[in-house]
Amino acid sequence: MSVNTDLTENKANRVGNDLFESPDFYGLDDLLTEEHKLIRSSIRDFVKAEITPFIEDWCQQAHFPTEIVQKFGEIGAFGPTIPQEYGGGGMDYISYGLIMQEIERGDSGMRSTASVQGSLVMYPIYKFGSEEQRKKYLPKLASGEWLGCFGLTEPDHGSNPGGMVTNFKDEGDHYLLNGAKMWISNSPHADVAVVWAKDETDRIHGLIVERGMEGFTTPETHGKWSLRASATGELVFDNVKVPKENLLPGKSGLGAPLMCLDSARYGIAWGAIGSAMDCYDSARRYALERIQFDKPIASFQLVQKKLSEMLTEITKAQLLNWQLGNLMNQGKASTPQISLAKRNNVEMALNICREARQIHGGMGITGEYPIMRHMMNLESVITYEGTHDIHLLILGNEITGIPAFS
Ligand code: TGC
Ligand code: FAD
Repeated sequence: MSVNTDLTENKANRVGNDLFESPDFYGLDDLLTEEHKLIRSSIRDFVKAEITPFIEDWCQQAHFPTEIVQKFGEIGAFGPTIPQEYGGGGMDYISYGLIMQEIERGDSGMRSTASVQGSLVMYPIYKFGSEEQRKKYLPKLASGEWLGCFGLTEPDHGSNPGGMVTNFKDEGDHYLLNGAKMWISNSPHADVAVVWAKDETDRIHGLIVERGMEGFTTPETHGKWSLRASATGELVFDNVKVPKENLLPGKSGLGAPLMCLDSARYGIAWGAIGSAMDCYDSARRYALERIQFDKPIASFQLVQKKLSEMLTEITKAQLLNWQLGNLMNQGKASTPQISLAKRNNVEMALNICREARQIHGGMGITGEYPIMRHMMNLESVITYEGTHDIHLLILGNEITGIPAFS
C-alpha cells in the first residue's frame, strides 16, 4: 500500500480520523489510579474532537480559537490542582501532568493556554492572593469565563527577570504602574494579567491588572513561526492606576514568580511527552504504510533504529515524570529536579520530532502530518519558562553550589 499524495484526501485521513495511541512500554498505566486513567481518556477524547480536526488550519492562519477557553473551563483543564471551593479540580499533580500531556499531544500552543491560566495566573492568586482576590478571580478563571496571562519577561530582561524595570509607585489610594512586558502568552485576549513589578524599594510584587484599566494595552506579536495557535503579545503600562486591593499580599521578591514557574515547568515536562508521543505514533504508522523498494520502510533497520530510540526516550521521560509527579504530590520536588525534567523532556521531544520528520520523508514537511507543527512549537517551549541553558545552569548550581548565571 502506498501513501496517497493527494493532500486534501490525506488530510481527511490524518486529521479527520485521529487514531492516536499512546505508547506504554513499561506498563506505567498499572501505576495510575482509575481516576487518573479516566481524566486522561476524557482529555484525550476532548483533544480528538475539539483540537486535532482544526489545529492545522488554526496554525496555518495564526488563529487563536477564543472559544477553546470556555471549553477548557468545562473539561476542568484550568487549575486542576486548585481546590474545588475556588472552582479548581482539587486533583493531584499526576492528574495535572496527564492533562498537560494530552493537550500538548494536540498542540503545545493549546497547552500553553491551559498551563498559563492554571499555573501562572490561578496559582499565584491562590497561593499569594487575599481571600477576596481568590473569590473574585479564581472561579471565573477556572470556568473559562475569564482568560489570564502572566507578565514577567521584559524586552531587556528575559533570562534575568530580577533586573526588571516595570515599577509602581504608591500614590495614596492607588498604585501607579509603568513599564512593559514582552512575549506574554494569552495577552491579546486576556481579561486579567498577573504582573510582576518593582516597588519604590526595588522589591518585586505581583499585581492583578484588569483589561479596561486606563493606560493598559496588549499589542499582539505577529509573524511567529511557532505556537501559531497561541496568541502572544506585550503588556504596556502607561501610568495605569491599579487599586491597592489588587496587590498580591502573600509573598514578594523574585521567589514568588519563580514558585509559579516551578508549577508551570512541571506541566511542560509532561506536555513535551505529548508532542513526542504524537510524532512517534505518526512515524510508526507511516513507516508501516509507506512502501519503498517493494517493502514497508518499517522493515529497514535504519527506520527501526529511529523508532526504537524514540520509544526508549519516551519511556525514560515517562518514568522521570512519574517520580517527579510523586515528589510534587508530597511537596518535595525541588526547582533543580523540575529543571532536569523540563530540560530533558523538551530536548527529547525535539529530537523525536526531527527523527519522525525524516521517517515521513517529504510528507513530513506538510501540514498533513503534525510533525513540523510540533517541531516548530517546541522551539518556543525549549526557550520559554527558562531556556535550555538556564535549566542546565540551575542544575550546575545544584551540583556545585556555584551559581554561574552572572
Ligand atoms: P536567585 O538569586 O537564584 O533567586 C532570587 C530569589 O528567589 C528565590 N528562589 C525561589 N523561591 C521559590 N521558589 C523557587 N523556585 C526559587 N528559586 C529562587 C531565591 O532563594 C532568592 O530569594 P531571596 O530571598 O534570597 O531573594 O535569582 P537569580 O536572579 O540569580 O536568577 C536565577 C535564575 C536565572 C535561575 C532565574 O532568574 C530564572 O529561572 N530565569 C529564567 C526566567 C524564566 O524562566 N522566565 C519565564 C517567564 S514565564 C514564561 O516563560 C511563560 S511561557 C508560558 C507558556 O506559554 O506556557
Ligand atoms: P535571553 O534571556 O536574551 O537569552 C538569549 C540566549 O542567551 C539564550 O540562549 C539563553 O540561554 C542565553 N543566556 C542568557 N543568560 C545566560 C547566562 N547567564 N548564561 C548562559 N546563557 C545565557 N514570558 C512571560 O513572562 N510570560 C509568558 O506568558 C511568556 N510566554 C512566552 C511565549 C513565547 C512564544 C515565547 C517565545 C516566550 C514567552 N515568554 C513569556 C518569555 C520567555 O520566558 C523568554 O523568552 C525566556 O525566558 C528567555 O528570555 P529571552 O527571550 O529574553 O532570551
